[in-house]
Amino acid sequence: MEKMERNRLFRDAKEWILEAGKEIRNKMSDPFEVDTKSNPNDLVTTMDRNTEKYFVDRIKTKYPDHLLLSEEGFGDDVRSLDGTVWIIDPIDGTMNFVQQKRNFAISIGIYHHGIGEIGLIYNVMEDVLYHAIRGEGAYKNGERLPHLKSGAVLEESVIGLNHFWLCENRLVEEKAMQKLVKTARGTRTYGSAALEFAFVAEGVLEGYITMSLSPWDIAAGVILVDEVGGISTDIDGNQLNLVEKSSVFTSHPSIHRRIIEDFIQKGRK
Ligand code: 2AM
Ligand code: CA
Ligand code: CA
Ligand code: CA
Repeated sequence: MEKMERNRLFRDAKEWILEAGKEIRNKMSDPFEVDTKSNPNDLVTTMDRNTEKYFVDRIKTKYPDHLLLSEEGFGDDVRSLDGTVWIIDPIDGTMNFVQQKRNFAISIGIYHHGIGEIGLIYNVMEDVLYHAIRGEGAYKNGERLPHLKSGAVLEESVIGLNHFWLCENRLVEEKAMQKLVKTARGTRTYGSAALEFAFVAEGVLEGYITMSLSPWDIAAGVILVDEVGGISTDIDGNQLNLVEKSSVFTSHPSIHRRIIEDFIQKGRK
C-alpha cells in the first residue's frame, strides 16, 4: 500500500475510533439492551451494534471499494483478504462492558491484500489508544513502545489466559495447563483479547493464550505485537489465518517455543 494512502487511512481510522469511543462514554449510563448469542454468557448489546454501524457508515461513505469484516454482521461477507479489508470488533470485551462498564476496547485492523498495515486498539474508558503501522512501530497514546527486550524467561513471566484452560476442555489436558500456570510467575485474565494483545505489545504480559478467537478479536493485535518483535500463532505454532476462527497464542519471542513444546504439545488432545 502506498504510504500517502496508508497515512490517510490511519488518520481517518484514528479519528473515527476516538469519536466512537467518546460516544460510548457519553452513553455509558443510558439503558441498553443485552441479548445472548451462542450461549447464555455470549453477550451482545445495542452499543455493540450501534458502534459497528457507525464504522460501516463512515467507511462505506469515504472508502466505497473497501470491505468490512466485523463481528455483529453489518459488514460484508468477507471470505478472503483480497483488496483492502477493515477487520473490526466494535466492542471487544462485551461481558466487561455489561458487568463492569470498563475493561473493553474497540479494535480495528486494516489489511491490504492480506498484509496487516494498520492496527488500532482503543481502551475506551481509560482513553488509551494503542496503534501500529507496519514497519513504523507500535505506539501507546502516541509514544513508541520499545522492542521487546531479549531473554524473557517463563519463570519470570506473566501470562494472560482464561481459567477454562484449567477445566476439562477439548484442546489440551488440564494437567498440562496447570503445570504452565505453576511454572509461570503469574497469570491474568482480562476478558478482552484485543487488550491482552496490546498488553503483550506493551510488555506488561509476556504472553496470551486463548482457545477460540475470530479475526476481529486479533486483527489489530497481531500487527501491534509484530511491530515490537513478538510472535503470534495458533496453539500449535501454525501461522494464523485472518478469515477463520482459531486458537491463538501470542507472546514474547523467547518463551514462545518453550510454552508450545513443553506444555501445550505435551497435553495436546
Ligand atoms: P467479545 O467480547 O468481542 O465477544 C473474552 O475472553 C474474549 O474472548 C473477548 O475478547 C471476547 O470478545 C472473545 N470471545 C470470542 N468468542 C467469544 C464467545 N463465544 N463468547 C464470549 N467471548 C468470546
Ligand atoms: Ca461477542
Ligand atoms: Ca471480540
Ligand atoms: Ca465484540
